[in-house]
Amino acid sequence: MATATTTDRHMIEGTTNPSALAVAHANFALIKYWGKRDVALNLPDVGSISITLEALWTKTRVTLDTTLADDAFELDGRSDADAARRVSGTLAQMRKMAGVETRARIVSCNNFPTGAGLASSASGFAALVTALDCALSLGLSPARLSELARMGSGSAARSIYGGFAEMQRGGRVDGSDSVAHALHERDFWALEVVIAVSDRRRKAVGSTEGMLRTARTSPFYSAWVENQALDLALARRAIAQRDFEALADVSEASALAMHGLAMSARPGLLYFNATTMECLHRVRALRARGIAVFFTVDAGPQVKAVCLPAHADEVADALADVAGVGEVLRSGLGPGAHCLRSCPELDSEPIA
Ligand code: 2P0
Repeated sequence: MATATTTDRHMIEGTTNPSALAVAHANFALIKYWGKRDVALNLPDVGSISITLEALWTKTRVTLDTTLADDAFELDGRSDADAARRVSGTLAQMRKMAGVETRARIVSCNNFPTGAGLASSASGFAALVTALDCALSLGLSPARLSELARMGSGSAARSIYGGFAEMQRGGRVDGSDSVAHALHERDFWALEVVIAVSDRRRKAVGSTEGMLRTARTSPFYSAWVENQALDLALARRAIAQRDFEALADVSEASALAMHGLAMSARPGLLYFNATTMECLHRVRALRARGIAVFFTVDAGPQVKAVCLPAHADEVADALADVAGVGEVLRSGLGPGAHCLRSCPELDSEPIA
């Protein structure tokens, strides 16, 4: 994983305002993460397997500034107190690792809607820890960055890697083995993703709250956890063999099981809207006609259709045609999080 080079580090040593700009790409799970074994450390109760997307990204610039009395956080051009609270733990921890107390100015932007089931917290925390690693000259390993990203948001652990990534449940109480690792680089299998966006608003019930409610109240939660090892093994094998049909079957099963589980919480969680359901039927109808496509849905109404590149135009046209779909995004598989630049002049430059 690219972090600051030695030259970059020399450039920032001795400057009063070390600054670094990092990019991380959103990912979404084919085998879903839903449930926590430890809330304080944010440890997942199940492993997960994801793909990282080229077209959806967060860029984050961190500037250490000795004149600041407190950390400042700006997201998409606005000061964001909620987001600032969410990132404060990550900042404190990484500052401690570097042995510095200097406050940071963080400017972040997403090129896609925030908090709408498009994995903005995944790319957000992965970009943050990567930028902090560069700005603080920590030189951490991808596994360590994955662990730090996970503490901010479980899915962020996977966005450290490009292509196909697997998040391990882990078993240690300190969470040091609850990290993601790379399964395959993005060029291993050129999948494409078509995303049907039907609602850009923030979801009513966030993932963390939804997971906790599900674990507390669903009568089916233990069955979900027990079944996960099988789905992970099936997906690992399907990806390794580039077996599209097998990956389609297990991915759709995992997405539907996650939503069925969430619906079985009390009160039940409904992330689908009517357009979501129509898109799922449309994808199934395409597959019945021999088009290599399958769906997945996260904690929001957007439908992600994964397909072979030869079929992407047809899939995009079919989903754009569904009533209620306002926008169709397309993406290939993307790279892991990396530092773009690391120098003091960045502080005054626009980041997007
Ligand atoms: C996933 N999701 O595997 C699952 C499927 C949404 C549905 O991980 O509480 O923002 O911060 O660890 O990572 C979204 O939840 O949750 C998520 P936290 P996160 O992608």
